[in-house]
Amino acid sequence: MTITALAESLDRAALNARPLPGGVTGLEDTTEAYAVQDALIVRRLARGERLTGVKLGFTSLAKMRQMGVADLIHGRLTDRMEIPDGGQYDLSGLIHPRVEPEVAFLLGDTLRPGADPTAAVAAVAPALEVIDSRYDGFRFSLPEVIADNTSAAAYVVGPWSALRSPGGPSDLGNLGVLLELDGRPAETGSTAAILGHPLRALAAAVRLCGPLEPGTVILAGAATAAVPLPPGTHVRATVTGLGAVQFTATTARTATEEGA
Ligand code: OOG
Ligand code: MG
Repeated sequence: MTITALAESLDRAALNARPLPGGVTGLEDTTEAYAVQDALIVRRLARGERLTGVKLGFTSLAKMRQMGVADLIHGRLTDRMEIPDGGQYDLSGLIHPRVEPEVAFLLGDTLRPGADPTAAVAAVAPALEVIDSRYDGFRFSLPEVIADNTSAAAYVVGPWSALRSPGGPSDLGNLGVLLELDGRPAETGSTAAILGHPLRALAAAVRLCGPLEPGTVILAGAATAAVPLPPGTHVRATVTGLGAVQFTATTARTATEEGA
């Protein structure tokens, strides 16, 4: 498949909530895979979406093991993917959603390659990411998941804290991470799982993406494996010292019933 054709197929798979037919893309090269991702994002922007940030993938061993890949990847976030903290999110447009706990950074200044990344960061927050591979059974090669915008579907950012706020953690390097579904622990981990320290995700992001503008949100990558997300679930992630972030997964039907 050509780059344009593959971008169109992946985009259509996401829009129709149906996995890519055939399953085989022939993609082997990561440079080509990022070109497909670019073309996919161009299509989203043409529909009126706005870029809000970048996400890193496979920054933890837990994620690499779960998905059978072993390299850092990056994808793009748009305003269509934002879920308000505490809000509802309709899963009916997704194929087989999973959810994972994340740490988010907000840039206050331009982040440039080689510069001290913390100088550009305005704030940090607990976050959740909903992923939804456009490949059948979440089975993909590294180039394939890159082309698919790294399975990005939606994200929620919790309360922002200044990087070194009074009462906040003095170091982000080993904070407890808890993912709960309906009040029951589903995954636990530590921010140390993210490249040894989540601040390293910033250096990785700028190395992979080039300079990043003020206002950009950066998802550092999940500290734990992702878990399946059934409709009707209340999801909460807590990062010690940073607080909690949450949303409720609905289907259009349950949302209407609840709203009625
Ligand atoms: C790819 C997305 C990886 C992370 O945080 O590691 C990712 C996938 O698991 O399908 O978002
Ligand atoms: Mg993620």
